[in-house]
Parts: sequence; structure tokens; C-alpha cells
Amino acid sequence: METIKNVQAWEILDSRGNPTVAVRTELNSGAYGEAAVPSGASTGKYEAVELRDGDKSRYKGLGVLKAVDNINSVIAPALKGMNPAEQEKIDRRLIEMDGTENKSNLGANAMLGVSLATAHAAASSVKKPLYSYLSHQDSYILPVPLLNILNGGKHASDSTDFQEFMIAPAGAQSFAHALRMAAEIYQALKSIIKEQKFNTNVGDEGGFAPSLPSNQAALELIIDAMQKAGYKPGIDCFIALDPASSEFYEDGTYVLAREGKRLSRQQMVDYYVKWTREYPIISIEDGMAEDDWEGWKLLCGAIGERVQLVGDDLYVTNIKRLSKGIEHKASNSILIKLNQIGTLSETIAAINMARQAGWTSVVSHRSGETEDVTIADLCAGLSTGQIKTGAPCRSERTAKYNRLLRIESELGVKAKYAGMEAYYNLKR
Ligand code: 2PG
Ligand code: MG
Repeated sequence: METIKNVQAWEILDSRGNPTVAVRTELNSGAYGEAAVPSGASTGKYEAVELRDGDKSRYKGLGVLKAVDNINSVIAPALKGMNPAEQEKIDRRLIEMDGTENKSNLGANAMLGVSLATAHAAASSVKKPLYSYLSHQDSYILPVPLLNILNGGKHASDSTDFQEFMIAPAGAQSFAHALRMAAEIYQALKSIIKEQKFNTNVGDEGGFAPSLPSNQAALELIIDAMQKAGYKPGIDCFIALDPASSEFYEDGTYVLAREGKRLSRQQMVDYYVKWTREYPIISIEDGMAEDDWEGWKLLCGAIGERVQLVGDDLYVTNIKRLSKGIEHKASNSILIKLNQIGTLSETIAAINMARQAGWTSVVSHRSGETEDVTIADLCAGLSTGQIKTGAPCRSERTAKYNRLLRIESELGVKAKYAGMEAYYNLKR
């Protein structure tokens, strides 16, 4: 039987120049797997804990040497000799060893690194790519990519209140076709932004971050870019938003500083309803704040039949919070971020719970990323239907899209692009 021989961790840098955890799991056969852990900026308050050293003399306190040490001295000896194919057992072991509800003891960053590196090692030991190792079927659905081409909120400075303006090329024929469409729209957007004399610098996720007068101005630019690139808004390509509204929710109101507006929950819902009538918006993530369950129910009641409503900070990839959302009909989709929960098994459980409820799941990167491409394999392996991993720009973003291009070409006829069928949760 294949067994875990050693687990080793070290500190690396993420795409924002902050430290994060990298892990290598080695098996007795010599097979191994590696993974690196991402890090968010607009983190939900219910996320599992990302363990940071707090030692201000190193990386302003952001070092991860404690998490690294937890792996090397606590986790590694405990996993030695275990069967790497028993992912759930390994993850359960990690959870038991940590012993806390929010993974603050070992650190979710430490645990996730180990969980993923071990999955990679197990796949490699049976000579399978990770997506195929994770799959239980012989055919695969490749995701509609949601590409964040205009960055605001916490991912840029002096840009829109809303954090992410994404494009969803659901009308494409294949993943490669979708990506080409997105990249062409991205380049058209750049030239329009330039013509209008705004700057074309990019934000943390590779999207442009112009100082626009309003949030709506971003929608107008994106529609223009779609048309300029030769695509039909609402047929070839849609808009997906992540306002990340927990970030501008203050004392029960939604504060749109860019527009000098303070909106009540009902006014915030009305704002979205109007937008979804005027623009081809297919998906809104975190339209309401992580503690505003009433707001979520209102929004879902208003547009939940025709617009995908994705809970990110609301659910934090946690089945306890997700089951509350399903029970209260708070949305119709969940954002999936491995490091919000801290193990692969718990992540897969959230995807499965959503699917059983007739909901969709959108697998996501973090704003602080690495060259790790595990989420691309996760999407293909579990046929989740959608991925969001930034603009078609900056290598830590394109790495995931490029991995999916590779998977599509490897699979040939065994792969089908999700297209509009990704939105089985909607009546459209
Ligand atoms: C989000 C993410 C990723 P962050 O809010 O969905 O785009 O941002 O990683 O900063 O939480
Ligand atoms: Mg989000």
C-alpha cells in the first residue's frame, strides 16, 4: 500500500508580495504532490482562520512561519504512514488535531496546504492528472469562466465601490472559445478606457481600475467593449458582479461612496433590480452583506428566478452556513473557496450540498494568489460548471485558465463546455 512518507512546508510569496504557505507531500513510492495556499483581502468574517505570525519585525506581522512549523512538526509526524488515497480520513485527522471550530489552532492555511498537496500526491501515485483523480465519471464539463475585467473596492484604489465587474462568455462553443472571447473583450476595454483618458493600470486580479464617476459607468464601458470586440451582450457574453457588499455595509446601510449614496436594504435590492432590467447581468455575488440575511431573502425573492445569486462571505464554503441559506431560500448559488474552510473534503461537501439543492457553485481564486492551479482541476474534475479566477491578465490568474485550456485539449470529445447549461438554477 502507498503511504505518506513525509510532509514538508515552507514560506513563499503570493501575488501581492505577502507570505503564504507551500507544501510538499512525499509518498513511499517516490511520488509526490505540491500545493500553495492563496489569501483574500475582502475576507468574510466567518472564514476559517489564516494563521499569521503577528511578529511585526517580519513582513509587518504577516509571516506564516507558525503555520509552516505546525505542518513540519505537528502535522507531518501525525500523517506519516497514512494512505494518501483516504482523503476524507486525512482531512478528518487534520480537523481533529486542530480541535477548534474555526481552525485557529493549526491554521486553515496550514491545513489546506497539506490537504491539497496530499491529493496531488495521491493522484500522481496512480499516474492520473488531479482532475481525473477527483472525477467519478468518464465525461467532463468545463466551466464558464467569470473574468474580472474591472477591479474596484478593496482590490484597487480610487476605483468603483463594487469590487468586481466580470464577464461570463456563456454563449461560447468551448472553453477555448470562451477565453478568446474574454481576452478580446478585455483588450477592447483597454482601448476604450485609454480613449476616454482614464488610466489603464490593473488591480489585484488583473482587471482595469479606472477612477470612474459611478458604478454604472463600469457597466457601460463593459457593454461597449463587448460590442467593440464584435460580441453580442446577453447572447454571447453576460455580466457577472461581485459588489462584495459586506465591505460597504455600515450600521445597517449600504454606503456607495462613489455616488454619495446611503441605501437601505430595500433600496439596495431596488438598485440591483433596476440594473438587471437594463443590463445583461446573469450573476450577482455578495449583493447583500454577510449578516444581512433579510436582505438576501428580499433580493432572492425579487430576482432569484432569473439571476444567479452567489453567497461568498455569506456561506464561506461552510455547509453549516450553506444549509441555513438553503433552508431560508437566501440565494441560489454558493462561491467555493478552499481556504475559507481549510480542507478539500469539506470543500467538496459544500459543492455536493449545493448541487443537491438545485443550486450552482462557482469555484473561486482569492485576490492574493500563487501559481498553484488546483482550482482548475477541481472545476473540471467535479464538473462544477463555473470558475472565477480574475482577468485574462497576470500569470497567477491566467495560470488557471491556461490549465483549463490544457485539460480541454487533453480530453477532446470527453469534455463539454458548460455554456448556458451552467445556469440550471435559473429560468432563462
Ligand atoms: C471575492 C474574492 C476573490 P478576496 O470576494 O470573491 O475575487 O476576493 O480574495 O479578496 O476575498
Ligand atoms: Mg466575493
